[in-house]
Amino acid sequence: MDAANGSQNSEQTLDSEVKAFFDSAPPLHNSNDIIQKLNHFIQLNSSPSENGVGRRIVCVTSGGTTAPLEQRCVRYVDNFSSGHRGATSTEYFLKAGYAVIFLYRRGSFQPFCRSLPDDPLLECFESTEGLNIQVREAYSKAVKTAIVDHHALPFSTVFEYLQMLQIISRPMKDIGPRAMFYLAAAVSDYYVPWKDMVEHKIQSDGSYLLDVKLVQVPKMLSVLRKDWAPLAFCISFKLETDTNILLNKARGALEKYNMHAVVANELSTRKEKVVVVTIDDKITVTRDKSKADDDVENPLIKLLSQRHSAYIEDSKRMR
Ligand code: PAZ
Repeated sequence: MDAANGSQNSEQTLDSEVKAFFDSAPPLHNSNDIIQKLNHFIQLNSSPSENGVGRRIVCVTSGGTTAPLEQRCVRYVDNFSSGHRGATSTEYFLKAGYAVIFLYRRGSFQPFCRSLPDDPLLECFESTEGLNIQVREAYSKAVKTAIVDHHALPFSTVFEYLQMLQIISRPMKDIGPRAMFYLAAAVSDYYVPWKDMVEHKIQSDGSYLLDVKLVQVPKMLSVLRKDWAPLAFCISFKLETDTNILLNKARGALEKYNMHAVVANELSTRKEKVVVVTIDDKITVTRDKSKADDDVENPLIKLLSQRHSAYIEDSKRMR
């Protein structure tokens, strides 16, 4: 088999795996509502402002996906991620002027948590005359940003996550290079296809071994780059616990999925340091330890925002 035929065959295999994944996934309950609200948010934020240029929009994914073992799910395989990276990055993207679509794991960290009180509902609002409610002055900026500039969509399973990512990519495709995907979610590598999954809770009586077959989740990053939103600026993450393999794995992902950058991080140091791997650079980004409340996401988002601006300019020149 020659190289051209080989790559054509592997593309066909990927296409059929992707189709099988979506065909068998349980449909989202409220997809029409999600699509409608999302389109409205993107339309609102991408239409040209006074300077004639539309805003940049980033889809930040955050938290880990689950792979259920039963259709009426009691047990599932989970992926580590607190959601801190995604939530904190969202705050810095908003500061940098982006509108943010925040695709997050239910129950994981949320943006603005740090600037809101423990019980936002009770403390952010005060009642005025009659049934009227108003936001307390101290929280008005955080509440406004949360309502207007960012649109949050929750997921739990890998089925929900990938269906929503596909839905988000459709209107994002229309805004071309101004769209960015910042894929910090920890996505399941393996799952049980819905049609192969038992309906009821797996019983623990009987066999000593639990025999569950997990199959590889199709590599959707390739599909996102190639088909879903080919002009969007795409950043993915690579998490490892072995620093000896981290950078090579990040480089591998960069090339395999044709990402614009891969952010490499090691589990225990992920809040202090990351390395941004691009085709011709490896840039170490660290938290400013002299400032108690600085985050590694602060310089990271500055860097990525600059790279995104350069990418938009390059795209204009190429038109
Ligand atoms: O969510 P968190 O702040 O606890 O951790 C962030 C992270 C390590 C999950 C993220 O930076 C990351 O590397 N995500 C991709 C994981 C992977 O699939 O390799």
